[in-house]
Amino acid sequence: MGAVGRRFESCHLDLKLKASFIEAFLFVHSNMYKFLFIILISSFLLSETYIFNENIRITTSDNNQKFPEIAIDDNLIHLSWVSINGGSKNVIYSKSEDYGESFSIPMQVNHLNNNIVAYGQSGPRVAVYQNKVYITYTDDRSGLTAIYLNISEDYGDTWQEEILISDTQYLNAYQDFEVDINGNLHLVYYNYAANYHLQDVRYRFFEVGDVIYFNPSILLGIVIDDMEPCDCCQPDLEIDQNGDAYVIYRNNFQNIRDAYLAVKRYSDNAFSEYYQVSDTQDYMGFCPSSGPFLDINNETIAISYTSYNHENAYIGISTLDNLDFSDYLSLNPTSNSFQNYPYILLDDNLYAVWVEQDGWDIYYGMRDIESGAMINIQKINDDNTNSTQKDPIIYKQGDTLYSFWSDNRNGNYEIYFSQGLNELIIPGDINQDNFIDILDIVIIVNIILGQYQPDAQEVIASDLNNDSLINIQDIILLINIILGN
Ligand SMILES: [Ca+2]
Ligand SMILES: [Ca+2]
Ligand SMILES: [Ca+2]
Ligand SMILES: [Ca+2]
Repeated sequence: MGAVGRRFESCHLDLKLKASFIEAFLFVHSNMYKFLFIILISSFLLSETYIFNENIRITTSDNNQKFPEIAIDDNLIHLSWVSINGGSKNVIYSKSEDYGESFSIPMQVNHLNNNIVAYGQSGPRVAVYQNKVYITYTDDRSGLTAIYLNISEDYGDTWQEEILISDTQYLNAYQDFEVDINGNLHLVYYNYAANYHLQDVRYRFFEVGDVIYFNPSILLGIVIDDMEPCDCCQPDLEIDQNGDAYVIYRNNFQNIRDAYLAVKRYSDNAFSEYYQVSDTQDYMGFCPSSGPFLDINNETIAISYTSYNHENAYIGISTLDNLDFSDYLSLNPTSNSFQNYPYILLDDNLYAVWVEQDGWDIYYGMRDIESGAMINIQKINDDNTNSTQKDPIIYKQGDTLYSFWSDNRNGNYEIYFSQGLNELIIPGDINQDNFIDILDIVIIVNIILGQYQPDAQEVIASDLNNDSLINIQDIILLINIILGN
């Protein structure tokens, strides 16, 4: 009691908080011995709470390493990114066979050096099927940018020479590439005419048997008289279990640049369905180079996109049957900063990472499937500098989340990652000693008074009503728990 009493007296409660609260607080304090109790952990088994841990630097270089992308298959993480040395870019590969404990020595994938073309959101793509690993990227060795593919047939140990996989004559860019559950390959890209204007968007299907059969590319049918995709925004392609292809892109209809979805059913030879999936009336006289993303899990589909009008990023979720995204959610509801470049992962819940542009920091949050609210929002990068973190992606392996990004805390950009571990966090047990008691009230009061800087776990345990704020309402809920109400 003595130590606790001294700690209590050191708080400056009387200065700031209401009398009624102080009475309750003193009541709790003076009767503390009655209220100490062990929380029954089983009654607090809540939804998943992922906490991102220490940041791990993967690359060490004196140039720039950017645009990470990965594919995970069982116990292997296949990682690719772009190494930038002045005007020369090359595609690099490394893998982890031990859940991110270590990564193999980085190796260059492209056999012809220094012609890679890459931008934010538009770096290499990685796909994996059994022993085969595929990496695609854009490259201007021919004088015009085109799409190339490198294949490894031994889980990424060795790489065959790259092959050209776009089949249109002039500049091709903004490619995305997927492998479906049967091991067949799907490519989407933007095709520009000789005058560099967007001519059409192309989809190409490759059947993989003993050899790869190259079908000719087909049109998505989304470059039409009065609208076309933003011509410098990355689209995202995903394939569902039936082999249906979904492409999300930022549209341009008289400078209103909302997200649209084009769908090709597996049995059809053409794209035939089109949906407007965001409606923020995103009016802009320029293409903002921030494209939407989508992910599919069984019969559910999720999307993410940025509205420059709102200076905010959103996620939406729907069944594949309905494709109705009118119920969308702000990624970071309590922040006034510009949230951008969202990237999502959908399984039982919907996980997102994005860039908060004020500090160029990587943030994580999860849409809770039951409450439909964003929870567990936390900053992933753990530097205390003003340096830039960007290009975040998120994936899941088993019960662990992985986020990778590019980070210039050392003066040049290097590839970093962090694991998000699923932690049991008892709401109200701020110091995680399995008791909810006066000590937890002391910490939460000090957080509110700005006298204590909480870590991600303490923030989540303190926010009892899950509104992304820590304030008097949370203290009242905490006191109610302690009083057994
Ligand atoms: Ca994709
Ligand atoms: Ca930063
Ligand atoms: Ca506690
Ligand atoms: Ca709260």
